[in-house]
Amino acid sequence: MLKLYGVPLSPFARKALFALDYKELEYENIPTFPGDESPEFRAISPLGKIPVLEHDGFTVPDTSVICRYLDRIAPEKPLFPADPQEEARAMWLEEYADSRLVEACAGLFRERLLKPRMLNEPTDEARVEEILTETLPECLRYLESVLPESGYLVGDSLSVADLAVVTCFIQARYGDYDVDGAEAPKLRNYLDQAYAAPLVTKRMEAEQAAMPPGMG
Ligand SMILES: N[C@@H](CCC(=O)N[C@@H](CS)C(=O)NCC(=O)O)C(=O)O
Repeated sequence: MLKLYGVPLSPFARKALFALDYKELEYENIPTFPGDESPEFRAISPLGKIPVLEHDGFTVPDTSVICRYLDRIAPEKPLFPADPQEEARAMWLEEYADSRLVEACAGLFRERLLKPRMLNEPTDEARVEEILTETLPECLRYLESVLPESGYLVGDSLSVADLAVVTCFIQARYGDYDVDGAEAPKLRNYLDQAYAAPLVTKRMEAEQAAMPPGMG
């Protein structure tokens, strides 16, 4: 039995949920908030971060490790390409999304949705400005430079890199941001394809259903 601890509105939990759905695995999602202080959760997540995967009592945190583990227990539809250079490329783009891109996209989510509408805290407008005028334009330029004209980020099938990048831009959409096709045409086209895929539409429907009224 597989269980995924984490709330689906987290970009990292969503990435792991994408991986489970892509591989058509049965699992239970145990909603767990970031920074959950309960001893039970801290025992399986020493850094207090979500998500954590549980498999028949075995637990492992961190989406990169979770995706790798899922590839080992369910090798069909691999998330890590077999070709060494493609695999390295996918792992690098995953790392880029999990660090720089998520910082920007989750920052918008936090400043424009989480703080004002869920935490009753003011938006840090300077932070929003910095993300919109510095961090995201730099991310867009980089992604535009590595994206093919069409298809997936690496090789000819979906990889962990796609899951990592797409979950970030979904997070940014909750922060009222979407990629401008005039600024990044290949990325815009890539995201349009991704958002139309059943893997993504199904997850977005589940997220909308779980969203508090008036949000999303
Ligand atoms: N490298 C981790 C990052 C996970 C992560 O940063 N999760 C955030 C939520 S989106 C979290 O739990 N933050 C709480 C904290 O840092 O205390 C992964 O890939 O799973």
